[in-house]
Amino acid sequence: MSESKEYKKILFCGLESGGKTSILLILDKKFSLLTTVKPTIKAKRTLHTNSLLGTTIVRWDLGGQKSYRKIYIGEKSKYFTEMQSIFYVIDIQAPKKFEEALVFLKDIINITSESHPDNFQLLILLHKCDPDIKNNKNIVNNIKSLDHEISSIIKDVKFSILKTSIYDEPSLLKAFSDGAFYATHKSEMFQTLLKDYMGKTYNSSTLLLDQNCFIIASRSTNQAYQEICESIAPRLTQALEKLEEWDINTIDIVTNVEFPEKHSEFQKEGIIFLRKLDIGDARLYLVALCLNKKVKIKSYEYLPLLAENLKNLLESFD
Ligand SMILES: Nc1nc2c(ncn2[C@@H]2O[C@H](COP(=O)(O)OP(=O)(O)OP(=O)(O)O)[C@@H](O)[C@H]2O)c(=O)[nH]1
Ligand SMILES: [Mg+2]
Repeated sequence: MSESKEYKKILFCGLESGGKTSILLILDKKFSLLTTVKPTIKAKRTLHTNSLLGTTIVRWDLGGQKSYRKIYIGEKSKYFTEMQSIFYVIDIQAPKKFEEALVFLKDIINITSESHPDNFQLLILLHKCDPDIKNNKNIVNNIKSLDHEISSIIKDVKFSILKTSIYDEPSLLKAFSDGAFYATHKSEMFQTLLKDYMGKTYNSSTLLLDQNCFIIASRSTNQAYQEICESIAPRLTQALEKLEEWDINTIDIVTNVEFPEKHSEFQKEGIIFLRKLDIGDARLYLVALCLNKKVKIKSYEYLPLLAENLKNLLESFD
């Protein structure tokens, strides 16, 4: 089956004013509309097409007011069928509404437990986890209690819990990438190329991003390295794009780093780099984390081969 005409339905659910519409505006880079965001009237559908993976994602933004929630549950076969993922958004700054949020979550889980497609994912966003308050005692406690409650509610459905904020764009890009592109057939092919590249270079984390900074594929030797790369990747691409605005052709952005805990027989000269790869009409970004000088040299040495493999893969999709 060709994936190029594939449609995926993704639902954004949660109570009113949780932040669903704002998240979608950030993902679409419609920052100027953020100040005018209004409560969503019932369900709004928008499309997102990923040119690299050839997937069209139909995003349903389900307005969270109580009267609408009743409608969704009442007409579940209209709203809760054939969805690839559900993003359930909880405002972690509103503890008074946690109970109600968990009740609606339970309703949704009951519906999805009855039937859902293969590879279905439930992503619970602990949202409004803004950078300036995320370590506050109250917020930390709110997150802890939600983590606990959620895990006790969900039994048969695969889920993950992510902390997000509209003031932390990488957190949203990561969440959406997980929910929309994870485990697609094409993403797995990109994954295989990254695996091959890592096998040759011994680098510790590699991410492949599309031009909008969505993560198309990733591989890492450990979770922390992966999170580091995910959180800085969009910022590095921004720096590169800024330089391009000045007509400066920027090939890569390199940060020299020293990892404190690593014992290496080689010189300790780690880097994280972002490399621009323009292949045909497609713009890709590669981010890699190298722990020492030898890995750094190898990671650059094998870039042309990786670029060639990516080119062949993209051409095979045509
Ligand atoms: N502090 C903070 N505020 C946010 C964040 N995300 C959204 N908001 C604010 O939360 C309010 C509600 O956001 P919406 O995006 O309209 O929420 P919604 O979930 O779409 O609400 P309904 O359409 O009624 O279901 C707005 O004032 C946003 O500016 C966030 O990450 N942090
Ligand atoms: Mg809305």
